[in-house]
Amino acid sequence: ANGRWDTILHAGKRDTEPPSILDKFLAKEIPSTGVLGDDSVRPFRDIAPVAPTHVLIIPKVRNGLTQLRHATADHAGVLGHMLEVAAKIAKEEELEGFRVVVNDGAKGGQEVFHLHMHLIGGGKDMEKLG
Ligand code: D5M
Repeated sequence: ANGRWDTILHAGKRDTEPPSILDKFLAKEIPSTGVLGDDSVRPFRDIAPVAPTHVLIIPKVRNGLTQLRHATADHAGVLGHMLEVAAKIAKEEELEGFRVVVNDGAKGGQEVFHLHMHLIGGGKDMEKLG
């Protein structure tokens, strides 16, 4: 089997979803929108923002993780790093308040099956959740 899928080791579940919009973004078929990225994550602005800042943070390697429910201890590093990057972007965007969201499963509002985190903030006060 080829390249990207073979980076998957010890994953909770092998990634079987076909390439998604996020893979196109990783392949640079979709241009970057100038949000801070690094070696392991590539953030970009959501095409349908629900707030003035709405950034999707995606791992560059799928690492067997189409959705959060399949996370294992092997994914802890990248998941923690995604939160760290969210905090950096929030600082760069000078957000006074923000929220991070991972949708899991169709019933959890997930549309794209390549794990990603939403960073949402700016504008009006957000409704309390939880
Ligand atoms: O999040 C999937 C998100 O991806 C959703 O908020 C829309 C966004 N999206 C879809 N296509 C694009 C393109 N082309 N650019 C930027 N953003 C896009 P989920 O949590 O799976 O619902």
